[in-house]
Amino acid sequence: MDFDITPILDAEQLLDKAFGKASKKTKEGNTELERKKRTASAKLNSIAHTIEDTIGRYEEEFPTLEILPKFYFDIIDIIIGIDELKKSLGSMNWAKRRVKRTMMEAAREVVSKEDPDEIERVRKKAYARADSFLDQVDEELKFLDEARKKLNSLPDIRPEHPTVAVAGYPNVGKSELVSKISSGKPKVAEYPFTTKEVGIGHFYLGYQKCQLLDTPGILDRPKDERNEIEMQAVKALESLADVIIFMYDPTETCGYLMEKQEGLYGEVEEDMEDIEIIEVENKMDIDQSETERTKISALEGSNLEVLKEKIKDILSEKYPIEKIKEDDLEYLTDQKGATYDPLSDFED
Ligand SMILES: Nc1nc2c(ncn2[C@@H]2O[C@H](COP(=O)(O)OP(=O)(O)O)[C@@H](O)[C@H]2O)c(=O)[nH]1
Ligand SMILES: [Mg+2]
Repeated sequence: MDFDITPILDAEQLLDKAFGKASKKTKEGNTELERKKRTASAKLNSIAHTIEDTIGRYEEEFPTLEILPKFYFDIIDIIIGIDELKKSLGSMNWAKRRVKRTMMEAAREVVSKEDPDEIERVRKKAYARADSFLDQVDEELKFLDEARKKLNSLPDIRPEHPTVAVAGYPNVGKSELVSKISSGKPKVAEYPFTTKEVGIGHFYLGYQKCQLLDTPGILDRPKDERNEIEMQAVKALESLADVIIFMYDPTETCGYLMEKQEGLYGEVEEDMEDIEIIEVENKMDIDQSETERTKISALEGSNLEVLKEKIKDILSEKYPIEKIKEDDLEYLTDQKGATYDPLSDFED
C-alpha cells in the first residue's frame, strides 16, 4: 500500500483557511438589512463547508482501520498506535460535526433577526464557537499530521502479493540474494522500528508477482537481543510472509559458527509457526557441506532456479501460479537469463 495523505492543518491553520474564505463572501439584498442577513448567512455556510470538506478529506484519506490488512494494522500499531489514531480521528470527526451544526444554527438564527447589531453578535458568537471546537482538537490534529507523515513514508509492501522473507545472521548473504533474485533493483526502505534498511525486491513466478523482503534487525539475531518493538515487528512479519528463506553460511565467513546459526533457525521456526521455511546454505562457491539443505551462491547466482522452484512449490498451494510451458519460458527469458517482467509496463 502506498499512502499519500495530504498534510493536515492544525486548528489555527484550519480556522485561517475557513475564516479567510468566508471573509470574501458577500451577498446582495433589496434592503440593507436583507443584505446583511444574507451576507452573514453566506459566511457561516462557507465556514461549515470548508471545515466539513477539509476534515472530510482527511477522514477519507486515512485508511479504514477495520478493513486494513493485518500486516498494516500491526505496523500502524507499532509506529503510531491504533488506539491513539482512532481517538484522534474520532475527535476530528466530532469537531467537524460540531462546527457544522453551530454554523447551520447560526445561519438560521441570523435570518430571523431584525437588528444589524444582533446579526453581527450571532455571527461573531458562532465564529468564537468554531474557534473553540477546533482548539479543543488541536493536539489531535497535530498528532494526525505526524501520523500521516509516518504512513506516507512506509515502504510500499503489498499484503496481497505472495511474500518471501529472508532470515539469517548478518553477513550470510541475505541482501545479495534479494538483489540477485529480483527482476529489478530492490528498493531500499526504512521502517521506523529498525535502524537498518529493509530491502524489498520483486520477482515473477509465471505471471504472479512476488515480494521478497530482507529483514535486517528482525530475524537476524536471537530473541533475547530483540527489543519490544522488534518483537512486535516479528509478529507483523508473520502475518505477511508466506515463505521464509532461512539462510546459513556454512563457511562461517559471516562470523557466526554454524551451531549459533542453527540456534537462530530454531527460534525463527518457533516464531513463524505456520510459515514454511526453506533452509538454504549460501556461499557454495567457497565451500559446501554434506547436509540436505539447498545449496546456492547468491554472489555467483548459482542454483537460484532450484530455490525458485522450491518457493513456487510452496506458493502454488496458496496462489494461482499457473504452470507455464517451456515455450512461454523461453519467451519470458532474455539473453542474460533474467526473467522478463511481463507486467513492468503496467506497474501499479
Ligand atoms: N563467496 C561468497 N560471498 C558471498 C555470497 N553471498 C554474499 N556474499 C558476501 O557476503 C557478505 C555479506 O553479504 P550480504 O548480502 O550483505 O549479507 P547480509 O548481511 O546477510 O545481507 C558480502 O561481502 C557479500 O559479497 C556468496 O554466495 N559467496
Ligand atoms: Mg543485508
